[in-house]
Amino acid sequence: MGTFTTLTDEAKIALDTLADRTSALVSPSLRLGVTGLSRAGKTVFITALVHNLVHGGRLPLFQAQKSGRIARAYLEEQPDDAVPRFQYEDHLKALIEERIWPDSTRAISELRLTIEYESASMWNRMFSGGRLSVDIVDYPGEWLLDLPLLGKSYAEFSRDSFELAQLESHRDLAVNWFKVSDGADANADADEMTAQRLAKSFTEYLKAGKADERALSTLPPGRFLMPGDLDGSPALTFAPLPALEKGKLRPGSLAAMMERRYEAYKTHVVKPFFREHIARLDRQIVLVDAMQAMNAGPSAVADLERALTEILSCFRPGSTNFLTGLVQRRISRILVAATKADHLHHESHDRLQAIVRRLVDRAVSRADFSGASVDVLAMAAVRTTREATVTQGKETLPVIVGTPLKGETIDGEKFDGQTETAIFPGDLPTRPDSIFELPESVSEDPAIRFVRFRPPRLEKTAEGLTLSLPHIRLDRALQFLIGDRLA
Ligand SMILES: Nc1nc2c(ncn2[C@@H]2O[C@H](COP(=O)(O)OP(=O)(O)OP(=O)(O)O)[C@@H](O)[C@H]2O)c(=O)[nH]1
Ligand SMILES: [Mg+2]
Repeated sequence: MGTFTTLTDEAKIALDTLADRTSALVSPSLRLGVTGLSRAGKTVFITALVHNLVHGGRLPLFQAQKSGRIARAYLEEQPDDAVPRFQYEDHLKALIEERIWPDSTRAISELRLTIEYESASMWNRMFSGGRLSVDIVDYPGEWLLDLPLLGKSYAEFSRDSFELAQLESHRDLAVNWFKVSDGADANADADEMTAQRLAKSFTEYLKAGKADERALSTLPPGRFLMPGDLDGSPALTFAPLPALEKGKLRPGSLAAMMERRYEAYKTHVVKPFFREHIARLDRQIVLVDAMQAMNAGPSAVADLERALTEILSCFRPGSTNFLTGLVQRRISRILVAATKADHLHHESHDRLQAIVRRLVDRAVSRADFSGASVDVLAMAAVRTTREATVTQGKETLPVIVGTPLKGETIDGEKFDGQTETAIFPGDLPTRPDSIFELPESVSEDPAIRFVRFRPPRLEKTAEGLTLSLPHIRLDRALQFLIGDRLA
């Protein structure tokens, strides 16, 4: 048993789980976790999913819908009073009425969607009452990256953080943080201002890694990037210290203060999050912006792979963390989905899917996901483009047509956010491994032309009704995640 395993943690999870299951007998429910690193597309995915179900969108691969067995789907009050509600109406208004992307959401939120359906099987008709409540939980993937911290002492965390920062891909971002920590004496008396200076420069280094051009993924502690409502609290005001001496730190020293705060972070932030949220999930989708990483180059891709491995390890049993056994007992399906496939011509969708498969291969083969099925998918929760062909001389090129966001540029041309434009997005490499290689050695040119598009203008029917949001393979995702519960 690891040092951080306490009976109370397991007992609390078991109790929560039992309470969930008991109430689930009365009204069947399913907790669907939606995660991914920041900007991966969580908010857009949930909004599009709910909108398509509530408005009977086109979902041919979602069996229950296709066979006409869904009577209606509607929003209900969520079961957890202490979790912010997912602001579906605001996000939808942005997407549909203003045709802008919803704001970034930096914490956890939840929404209950209830589906009334007619079961295809006699047995289910008798027992489920034809209602399924899906509790959708949106939470930052960065928070999952904290799980390994539970197994690390402050000294180990410090050592690992400095090691990671020494990597070629990180070193130049950490220059200022190194300078500040070199000037700090771990054994000096604890001082709040020094702690704040260290935490600030450390956080700036973590943030710099997330900038667009770098697109690095694996930089815990997760709350330093996504503080939620903990911004500025002592549990978030610590940083690794270099060259810590072995053994007990001098009470009253800077190092001892940092250690105490690090432990507080684990106890008050990391553990409750896993216990109250992750341990109760039944299904999970992990969204991945593979294209952004590919655009940033091989080190970003390698970093994304590392992050995905860590994220997926949170859902598997057998490792040494304090709740995997309990988590695994519940999560039965995990979907890893590359979002934003609408940036590519459909000929490349399968290649994108192969790339995601490659990215999670190691995580899946190394881990034992017994009891849970893992699948991958290339999709777009909201399809912003349509396809066309353009003839250039004798060549016909497959292009995508959409309205680039204001300020986006291609070949020096700047877009105004109003004009529809045809773009040749380029092809993804046929060989997934090539995304890990440096450009010199890549035989196929991986350069995809990547511009952000505005959300689509929704078409109206002859009667003036607005159709639901267009998507790519959102129905496949739905079928995998909840289809069996509506059988
Ligand atoms: N074309 C296209 N763009 C998308 C899609 N989904 C997300 N995006 C883009 O990705 C951005 C981020 O999407 P969000 O849904 O806000 O991502 P998130 O994971 O909720 O991000 P945070 O709340 O910041 O963690 C959006 O502003 C869009 O520009 C999609 O299906 N198609
Ligand atoms: Mg969001």
